[in-house]
Amino acid sequence: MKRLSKKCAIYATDDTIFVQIGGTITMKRMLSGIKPTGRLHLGNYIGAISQFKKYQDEYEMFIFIANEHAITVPIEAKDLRKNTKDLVALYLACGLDPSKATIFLQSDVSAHAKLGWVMTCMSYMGELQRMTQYKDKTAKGEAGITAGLFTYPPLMAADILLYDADYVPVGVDQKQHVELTRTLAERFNHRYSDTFKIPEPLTTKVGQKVYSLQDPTKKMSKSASDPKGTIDLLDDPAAARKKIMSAKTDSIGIIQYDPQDQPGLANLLTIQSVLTGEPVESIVSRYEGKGYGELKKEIGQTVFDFLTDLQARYNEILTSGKVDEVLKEGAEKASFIANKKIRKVYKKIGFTI
Ligand code: ATP
Ligand code: LTN
Repeated sequence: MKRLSKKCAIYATDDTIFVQIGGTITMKRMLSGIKPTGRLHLGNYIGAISQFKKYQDEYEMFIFIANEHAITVPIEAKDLRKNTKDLVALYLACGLDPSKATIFLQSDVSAHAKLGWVMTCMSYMGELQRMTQYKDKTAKGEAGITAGLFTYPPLMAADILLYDADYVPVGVDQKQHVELTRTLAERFNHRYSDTFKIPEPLTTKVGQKVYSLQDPTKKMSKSASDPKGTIDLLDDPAAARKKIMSAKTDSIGIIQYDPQDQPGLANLLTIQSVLTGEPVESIVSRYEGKGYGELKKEIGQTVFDFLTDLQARYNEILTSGKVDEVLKEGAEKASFIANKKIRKVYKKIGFTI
């Protein structure tokens, strides 16, 4: 949020102007958790990280690494450590600013596990059995499903409720968990007294979707079978350029934005537009009468430059000790808020005697 005038308090975000009449103006609070279970790719950047970058100016942002959620399925300690460090360094390299957003590790703030248990005891078996992730895995007869996977939605509820978040930006697959969070918060407020803010899922304002470069009908994803379809943020930039050059397009041969009949081309145009800020129509008009090869060359170069710059910042951050510093400061800020809330909860439920 920008302050437009020094004399009188007028503030603006992309779509709203606030005029402050006395008192203090408070920003709405937004919270999101990211599971450190794999590599980040261009889809994550365009669909999520670049959106967070925008949100950090408009909201009071809390972003945490959901490492307690990551162990609901087996993961090696060394992988979890590396994923966590990489994730924080990449988020910072992508432009998340710790002076605007509070970035922290879930396990550094013990109130998450504490309220997680309370929320588990507020949940009914039937409610958790209806959660799709657990339901799907059970239906498939998967072996080794942990009790943690079953009770992770109440932990996610705790993550959100500790901070009185107004908004939780999530993908559609996570909306059900935010709905459960609302139910649990209302149940607690009703059973004890008003304690938690009822959060809202934010699924409408998510960023554009990026599709696989090899199968543009599927989304770009870390678990995709063909690595040529996904550009990792830590891919060698020259290899990433090759992936763009060999991206599947069509035989129509006309450069226009038509996601229906030319999904591969539309996907490439989206990538170019988001990374450079140039509107799609403008790119299309520059390429009137030209071929796909030429366009791919430009986009390949855009991706090459984007990854080169990003990885330079990432490497610098990793070696500078900045990750530890940001997480320490983030844990302090988050603990202050979360501990206050858990003390209130402990009093209400009768733990504090
Ligand atoms: P998986 O392969 O396990 O489904 P993923 O690669 O799809 O994982 P997630 O960890 O599920 O990634 O997503 C993290 C965030 O990135 C979410 O906010 C999600 O909406 C966003 N995201 C993931 N893939 C894309 C994509 N292809 N386009 C746009 N946004 C995406
Ligand atoms: N369950 C989410 C990660 C997550 C989260 C949260 C997201 C854990 N706690 C709180 C938003 C708010 C996932 O699997 N992506």
